[in-house]
Amino acid sequence: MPVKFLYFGDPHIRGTNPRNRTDSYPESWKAKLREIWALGKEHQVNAFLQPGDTFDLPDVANSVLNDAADVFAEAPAPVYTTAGNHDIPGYNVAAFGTTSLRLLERIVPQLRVINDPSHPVIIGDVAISFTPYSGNIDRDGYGYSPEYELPPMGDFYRLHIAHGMLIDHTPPFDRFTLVQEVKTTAHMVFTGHDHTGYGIYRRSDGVTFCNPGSLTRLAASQTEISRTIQVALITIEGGQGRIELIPLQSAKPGEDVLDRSRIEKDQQRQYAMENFAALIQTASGEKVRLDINQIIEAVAEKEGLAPEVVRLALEKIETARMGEGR
Ligand SMILES: [Mn+2]
Repeated sequence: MPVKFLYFGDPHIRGTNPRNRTDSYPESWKAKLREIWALGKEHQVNAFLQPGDTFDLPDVANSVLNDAADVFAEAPAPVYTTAGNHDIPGYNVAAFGTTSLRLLERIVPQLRVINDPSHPVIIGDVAISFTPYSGNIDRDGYGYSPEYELPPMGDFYRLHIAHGMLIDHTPPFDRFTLVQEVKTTAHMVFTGHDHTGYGIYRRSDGVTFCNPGSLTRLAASQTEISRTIQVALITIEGGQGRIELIPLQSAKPGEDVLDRSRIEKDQQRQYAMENFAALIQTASGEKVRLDINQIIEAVAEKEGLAPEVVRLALEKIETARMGEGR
């Protein structure tokens, strides 16, 4: 008997429309999740797998939590996930107990959140491990390998799922890991975090990497408008694994849900910011960072600040930033 899974990227559940969205965002995530449950039933999957950012915020309104609980309770098989950066305050996975995702896990019997990569879920002859988002991920390739002992687990087909920036090309930012270089003891590695995704990447050593992309179109960029919203059907049989990407019928075309007029404005803003950064960089001779988390980390490193102080600062910024999305 084959073991089957349906894998889907970051859902970012929230109760309000993101900037630039012209349809009803809540109706959209509900329809997509229900289509995923139906696909899982059709293909008789053993479980649904998901790399985190289930919620768009660590602390959603009760109405959003209730709606999410209603939809997740309809899942026809267990759903396994881990904490994404949006699910936890700051980078602090230790604060998972305070989050809406933890509450959702308590309310919905078939949902399990796994934040410890040394404790795999075993289904048939498949071991599935998870690495949540943290300050360590993408540092020296960390995050993409199971952390349980291999000898007694040797006969298992190993899937590893992580919430990190694992990609197939070098991006214009510092913190990422390349599929071409990353070390792993897994047979297949699945990630989210990067919403665009690269689909399926088969490496010459036999390891398969997959990121089908996020479930949702959040930003009004050309990539977000044109990409296919898809899920991955995983089949493991006789020690061999295969992946099939399936487009979601309920996902509306990007042109119908994202306001194109904003794109140009956002691009101009980004361009202006980069120009400004380049200008300061030329004047000061130092690298200029545009991402607030990177700025804080750079300052902390320079000033030798305690990790606790950095964590608090990031939490405060996160709280202020996220106020809008509730
Ligand atoms: Mn995400």
